[in-house]
This record gives sequence, structure tokens and C-alpha cells, in this order.
Amino acid sequence: MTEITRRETLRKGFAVASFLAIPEWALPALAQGEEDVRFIDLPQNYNPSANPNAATRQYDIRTIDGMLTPKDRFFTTQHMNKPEIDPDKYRLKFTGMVMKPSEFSLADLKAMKSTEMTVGFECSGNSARAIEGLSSCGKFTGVPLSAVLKQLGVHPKAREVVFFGTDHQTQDVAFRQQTYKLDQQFGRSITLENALKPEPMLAYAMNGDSLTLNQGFPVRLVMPGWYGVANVKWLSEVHLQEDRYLGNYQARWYRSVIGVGGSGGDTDPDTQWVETEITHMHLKSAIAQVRKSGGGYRVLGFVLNDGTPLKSVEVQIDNGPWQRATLDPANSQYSWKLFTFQWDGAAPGEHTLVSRVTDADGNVQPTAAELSRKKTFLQDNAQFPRKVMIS
Ligand SMILES: Nc1nc2c(c(=O)[nH]1)N[C@H]1C(S)=C(S)[C@@H](COP(=O)(O)O)O[C@H]1N2
Ligand SMILES: [Mo]
Repeated sequence: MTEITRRETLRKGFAVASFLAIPEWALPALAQGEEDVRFIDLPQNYNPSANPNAATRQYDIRTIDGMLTPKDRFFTTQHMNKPEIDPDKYRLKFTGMVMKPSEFSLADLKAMKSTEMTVGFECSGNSARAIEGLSSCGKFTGVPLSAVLKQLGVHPKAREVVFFGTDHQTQDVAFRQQTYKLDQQFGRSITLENALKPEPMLAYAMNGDSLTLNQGFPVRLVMPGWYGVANVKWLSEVHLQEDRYLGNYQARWYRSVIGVGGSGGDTDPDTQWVETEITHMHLKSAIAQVRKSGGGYRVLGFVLNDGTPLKSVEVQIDNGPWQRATLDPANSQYSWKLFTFQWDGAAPGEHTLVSRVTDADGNVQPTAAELSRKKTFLQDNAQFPRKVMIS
């Protein structure tokens, strides 16, 4: 795919680095003689892959063996049912403020010019509590949303693009003192400006195969650089309108509430409680594996972010100095960014390892303490100290 955005042009250095990457799998699976070092910070019997059919399934990040997460290990979650859709009867509708309201079959979409993009994925509820396992990375194939919108023509007053899944359920809809029980379809929206960017994709394949039921078969929206919730699965309708969309999963369930300024007390009048939507991924890194390799140890982890180029990833051991990790040359702008760190001279016993990422805009991954004034648990991009035992 050749997709040159203005931001990418500005980040030429970064793009060149990823073009030079010849090996698709720069990080090999457990090599001969390598051995996993045990994490001692995991819950007893931690085994998120035990039940492949669980409604929510984490990716066991100790098992990362390359850039792409296999489809049967990709993390998954959703709020309601998982609708089974007959691909022959499937239709994707474009409604509202489009010049030519239309619907597309799966074959129609597959006949259009396709693009491919490797995208790191994270649920906004991911955090150390989930051992950072509500994250994965896949290579998606689909049609750019902007191409379809341009083909159909957008009404000049349209400003909001709403995506509806096929899944629906009776839910509570709160209004002041009242709560209504109403049938609700899963819905999310973005601005028209964001919808017309080159990245958003109507995806029908991941890692070269059709999407699985968990991943939203037959078609989902893929929003590179955005938290999972924006990536609407089992996509049934794209609706253009002028007004903001305020559905449950847009305006109520997915919000960040964080205190800024003042003394920090909840009722301190000098504290401003900043309430925002869940949109782009916040800069995060996490250590996923530690392996005994030759005489030393190899630490492997990943970075998730909004696509801004990175300045550095560093690793700190037992409160020692921050030391630079090496980014994998196979990383690309919207993939997760794998990194390794060579740890030599580890003494037997317990050790704490933590990583920290800084991007080119100067954002630094915060510590948990620095995020302590965030009320809602979403968007937790805190550093994740890991404990290992060296024998
Ligand atoms: N239709 C629909 N799409 C959805 C959801 C949902 O409940 N319904 N959940 C969202 C959330 S919260 C996340 S984190 C991702 C998870 O995608 P995955 O199961 O492919 O990992 O799907 C998003 N898309
Ligand atoms: Mo999510």
C-alpha cells in the first residue's frame, strides 16, 4: 500500500526505517537453548488462553512470537451478543447525509481497491490488572472508508459519522432521574474529518484470513491508532449526520475523568475534573517476556500508541538507571512496536523491571502514581513494573 499522509512525510526518517526492514519476523520464537524466566507478579494459575471461547479473552503476552498475533490468540471482548452473520446475505448500508444512500454486499466490498495495514490494537480497559493482555496486533485488509464516502458523496452539512454493529440488546438508558429500558444497537461515532483521513478501513480480513466471529465477521471498522472500542465489529450501517452522536458506548460507558490542578481533593474547587471521550491510544509500553539467552537475559516488550513516532524506549532494573531498549526494524507506524533489551549480569533472586516510552512530541509514559487522579479505569497507560525470579 502506498499511502502518504502529511504526517508521514514529516516522519520520513521513521518511514525509511520501516522500509529497510526485510524480515517480517525479526523476533524469533524461543530459540534453541533459550528459556523463559518466570514472572512472580502473575495471578495463580494465570492462563488466559485456557478457554478459547470465553466472551472476553486476554492475549497471554508471554507468548508473543512475532509482530502479528494469530487469530485464535488475538484478544477479544464485546458488550453484548456475538451475532452470526450469513456472508451471502450481509449488507453494509450507508445512510443519512450521503448523496447516494447505498448498500454493499461482501462481494461488492471485496471487488473494490483494497489496502493492507498492520495495526496494534488495545481495549481502553487494558492495564496491569489485565497483565496488559487486552492487546494484540494484526494485519488487516479492507477498503478505505474515505474511498466509499467519496464515491457516495457527502452532504455538505454532514459532520458526524456513526457506525452501528449488528449486535443489540435491551439496555438501561439514563436520563436525569429516569432510566429507560430500550433496545440498543452497539454504536460509535467519529467526526467526518477523521472519517475522511486515509487510515480508517472497512476490514474483511486479518492476517490473510477472513475475520473470525470474535473479530466481527464479516466486516469491521479498523481505526489505526484508536482504542479498541472505536473499531466497530459486525458492521451493519454507516450513518452520516450533522449532530453529535451520544449513544451509551460513545458518551456514557467510555469516558475518562481526571483531576487537574488544585490540592487533589475530590471536592476541592480548584481542581478541574476533565471529562473526555475515549479516542486515540495513549502512549504505553509493557514488558512481556524475559528469556535466558546465552550468558545473559533478553527482555521483550511492546509499545502501543496513536502512530506518533517514538523517541525512545527505556528499561529500568531495580531502580537503577534508565537504559535504552532496541526497537524492532519490522515495526511500522500503526503496528505495535516491539522492543528488546539485553540484560547482562543479573544476580540470582528477585528483580523488578519496568519500561518507559517517550514519543517525538515529548509525551512520556506516566507512572501509576502520576495517574492517581484519574477516576475512571479506562485509558490506563501507566508504566507496568514486572517482578521476575532469577534462579
Ligand atoms: N459491534 C461491536 N463492536 C465492538 C464492540 C462491541 O461490543 N460490539 N466492542 C468494542 C471493544 S470495547 C473492543 S476493545 C474491541 C475488541 O475487538 P476484538 O474482540 O477484535 O479484540 O471491539 C470493539 N468493537
Ligand atoms: Mo474495549
